[in-house]
Amino acid sequence: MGAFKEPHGGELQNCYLPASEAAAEKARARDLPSWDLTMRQLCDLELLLNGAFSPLDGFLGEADYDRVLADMRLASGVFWPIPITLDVDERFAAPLREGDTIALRDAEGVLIATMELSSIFRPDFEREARSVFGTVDDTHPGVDHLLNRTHGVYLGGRLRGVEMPTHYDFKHLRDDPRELRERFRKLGWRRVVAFQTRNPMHRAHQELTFRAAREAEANLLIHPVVGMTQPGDVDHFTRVRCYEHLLPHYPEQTTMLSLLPLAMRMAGPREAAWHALIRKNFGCTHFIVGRDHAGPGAGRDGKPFYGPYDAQRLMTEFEKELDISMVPFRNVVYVEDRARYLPQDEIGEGTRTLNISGTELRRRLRDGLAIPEWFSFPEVVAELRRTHPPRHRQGFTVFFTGLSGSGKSTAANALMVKLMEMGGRQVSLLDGDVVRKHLSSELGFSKEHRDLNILRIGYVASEITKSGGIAICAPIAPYAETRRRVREMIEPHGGFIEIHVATPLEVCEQRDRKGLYAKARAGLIKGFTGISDPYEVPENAEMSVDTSDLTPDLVAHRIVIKLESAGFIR
Ligand code: PPS
Repeated sequence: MGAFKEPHGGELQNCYLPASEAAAEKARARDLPSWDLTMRQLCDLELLLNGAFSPLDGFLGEADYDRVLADMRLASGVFWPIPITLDVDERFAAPLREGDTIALRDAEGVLIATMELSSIFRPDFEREARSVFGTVDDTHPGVDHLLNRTHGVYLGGRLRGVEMPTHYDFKHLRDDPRELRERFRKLGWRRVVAFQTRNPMHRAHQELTFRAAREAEANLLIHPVVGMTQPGDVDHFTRVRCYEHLLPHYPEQTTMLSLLPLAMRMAGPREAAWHALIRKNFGCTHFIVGRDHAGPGAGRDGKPFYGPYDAQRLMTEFEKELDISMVPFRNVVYVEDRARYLPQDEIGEGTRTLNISGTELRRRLRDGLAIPEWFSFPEVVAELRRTHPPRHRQGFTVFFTGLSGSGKSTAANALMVKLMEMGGRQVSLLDGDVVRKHLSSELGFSKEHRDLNILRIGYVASEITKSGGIAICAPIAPYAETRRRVREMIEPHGGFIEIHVATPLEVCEQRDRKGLYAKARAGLIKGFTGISDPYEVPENAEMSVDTSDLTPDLVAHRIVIKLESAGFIR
């Protein structure tokens, strides 16, 4: 197995059963309790099964988990910084006992593995958050996942792999640790430096990886994460096409691209050490660790979660034990006078350097502005522009919210017609009443049902937005939290413009077009918004309109101007 680098813990795990046993295990699994894996669990499972997480051969039991939290070691003493756990809900866990075997299936119900339970325990999420992430601030995506989206029971045990998780995309770029080691062996690559990334790569990245490889006298492995990264990142399909465009810019035969289906936790220093030992399992000898490696930026208090060089410090501390050399990455910057990239610490003070931040790049893509060649390769920019068209070619949702009778539907209709007159995109109106007739006919007006109704509208609007259309929604949507969730569903795909139709209750009640206020006052309708059920006034709506003395034409006109100034129409 090209033994130029020992796997972590000495042996490369392979949890897959031989084909003959896999068939029998599949038959046995029909009667086993069956757990449908989340996307994150499926990512973890794949890397457990194929040895990328060696020496682990299953999800962590309590003893390993405790020690990983306390001092980044498995119970055996082997260094391991991130807990790899299988969380399930109480209902699934209730009948289970240690010694039982469960079936683990993907979202389509395909059996991936079975696991014999050696440990069933209820974790203390706050303790885990503090140990692994150093914080309980749930603006940290890893903490958010742990505190808000993780089931209450952890199951640990040894895995028996039945089938590899299926990937339909970029098959030619997916290698498990054995395959990658074999490729290195065939090519005679004995020193390999790995570059971890979750972002598109531009000239600065190309320059720094090239330099790192030269300094380490090693070949380069571009090993991007294509499992789960930070919410809001560029999707991996786009990124991988960008990386493919980048490859010809390295000297021939020096560089390889392979994809890693890892679910990142954004745990900064601990995560950096984890990334390094995973790369060691893939046969790499060196690993690039940059500034704020795997850090998610700043928290609620505006301070970054991790210091810029915390990850490098932790790596230095454990480098010997990890047995993979860190190549600390120094920022490279573009020196205009010399028309080249240089490490920041090699340029004299006062030298004019150029940079385009991630935020600035997004702005330029959004507004269709130029992106200079010194910053990125034209093929990479073209690829980004394909999936990040300027705003006037993106889809968007106009989301009206307000009391019954506030004028939402009238304004929504007027806006729809104006947008159709302009042309260019399909327009769909999801009016409150219409939705309740076609999409939510079985729902009433309890909080639970209203939320369901709004989330359905949000789902449809996000699909319309993703496809480049315009969705106009006009429900009451009385609860701020639900409106926030809808915004989160839509913003990754295009624009979200929330319009508070702030017509006062007295005016709505006076209009009482449907006679519902009178009925609500008489107690004939229970839980009526504004009368006997709350309406939470939006605090961060893009616009607020009071239709008391504005014609629908004028309201729609104001919104059109707003959309124009935001760049969605021109
Ligand atoms: S929600 O809360 O967003 O799910 O409501 P929505 O789907 O927009 O439906 C609101 C319309 O239903 C009628 N109606 C009620 N509204 C509020 N509270 C109660 N209890 C209620 N019962 C029926 C009312 O006509 C609303 O229509 P609009 O167009 O807003 O006047």
